[in-house]
Amino acid sequence: METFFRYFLAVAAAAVASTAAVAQCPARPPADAIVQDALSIYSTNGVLKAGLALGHSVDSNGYTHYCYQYPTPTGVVESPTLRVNPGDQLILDVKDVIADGSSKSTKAGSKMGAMSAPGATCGDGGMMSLDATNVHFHGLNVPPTCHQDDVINTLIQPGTPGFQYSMTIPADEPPGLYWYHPHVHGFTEFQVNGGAAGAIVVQGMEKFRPEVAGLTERVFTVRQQYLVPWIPGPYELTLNYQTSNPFQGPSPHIEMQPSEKQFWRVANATIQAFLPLQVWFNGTPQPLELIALDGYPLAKPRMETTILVPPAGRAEFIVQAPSTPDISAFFVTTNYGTGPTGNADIQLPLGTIEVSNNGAIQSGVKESSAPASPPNHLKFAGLKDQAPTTTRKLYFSEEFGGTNGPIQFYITVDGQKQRVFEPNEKPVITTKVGAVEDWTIENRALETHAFHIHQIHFMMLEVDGQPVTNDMRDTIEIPFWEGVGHPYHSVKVRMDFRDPTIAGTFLFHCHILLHEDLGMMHKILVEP
Ligand SMILES: [Cu+2]
Repeated sequence: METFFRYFLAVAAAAVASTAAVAQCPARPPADAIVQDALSIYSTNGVLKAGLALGHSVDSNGYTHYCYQYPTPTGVVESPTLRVNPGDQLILDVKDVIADGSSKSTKAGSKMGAMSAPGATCGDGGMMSLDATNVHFHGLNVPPTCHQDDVINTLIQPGTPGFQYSMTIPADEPPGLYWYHPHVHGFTEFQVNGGAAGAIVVQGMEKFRPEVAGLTERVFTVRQQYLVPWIPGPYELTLNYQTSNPFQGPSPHIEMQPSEKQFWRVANATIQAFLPLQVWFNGTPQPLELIALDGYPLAKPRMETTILVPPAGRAEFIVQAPSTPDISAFFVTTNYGTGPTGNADIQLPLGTIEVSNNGAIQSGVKESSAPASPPNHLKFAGLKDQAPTTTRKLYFSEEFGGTNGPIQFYITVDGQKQRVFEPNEKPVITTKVGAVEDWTIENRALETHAFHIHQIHFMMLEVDGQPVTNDMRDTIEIPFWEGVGHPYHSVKVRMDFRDPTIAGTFLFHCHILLHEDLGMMHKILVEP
């Protein structure tokens, strides 16, 4: 039912919006420009204070843009990269100016699509709608409380003075790539589809992974836009807002010097694409030196030719440029099947690697060559040796509502009833600060899903019952069920609830944003 309702809402919004003339979001760069990193904002004296305004406009092709606007002396830029050090204070003033752009479409949205917020509110309160927003700090190990990373209760409404986020980055926060995006239940997909997503870098990777010291660093954010997000059809992938096209088409240019090694930090900010990343030289995938996943440095770097990044995941790796411009080089995402009820992800070049000697990178940042210090105490250190206090089993599943009816999307604690998320629901899991839990998460659906939990990273223990490298992740893919006669695919992960600062109620869900918006999500309560 809701799917049909949302379909009409989307068509209505698109139709009205296309006549709106106000181009409120900054222009995005052409497909074949030289790829620039987003503007970086750094903390000074232990504080990063910035203001972002979430705007909205529709481009000449009919794509709806949502943009985090940041004013600079030379104009407004969008989605700056927030660079913080462990222990810093992050203060972010967020305003919602969506309705200043094309208020007709958003008014229609709020009337038709609004859901009432749960009892306790943080910020402006009011309705959850296409107009409202809030911010999730994906991956950051910060408290799930008001003014920090609380997406359940926080709402920022258009036309109000805005809302201030203020949080301390933990002193033992792993260095790496994180990201921020809106997370209003039922409407997350629409705003992220429009481009509302930016990178956060916790500085200091070179202290834990000296391999990157002195290298030019690039921050690449891959986004995805559908004309209307929940109607299957053509979509665009973008690299730092430049559209990717098939191999002969215009392509974003990534500049490197011959044989130069660069440190690439790639965020998958798409709404649903699984990205098997490769770098091709004359059509052959090259070895990449994987340094970190989901903002957590690997215990040991490893060489991989394909790095699979699920929606919302991040990968940080070293790429070496070809020795000569005669070699044709591409940054590619390859084909990925997501099962009979999923949307296949198709192969596309995300960018062309251009080799030249005069290619002084304008936007890349040099990693400092600070001497390496031992990984003395990163958050979640020693988790491998902890005995689990509890084990749980959860599963993803889907249910068809009659012939060609809408699909219901569930994530369920084994033994409980399958049901979709409701904002005022009670937590389906209650645990305590100090708990260390092993969760097995199965996929019983005919579609691949991506599991994400807020507030903590988890340790990978097993995939399909087989031990794997103990990477720390905050988002992990679980492939689709191949059908009768086949076992369910699963992961076994270790959840670390030892840190008292994450006490509270927070979310776990599928990070395919349509699934999340339709309720493939639940609450967990960690009691103090
Ligand atoms: Cu899903």
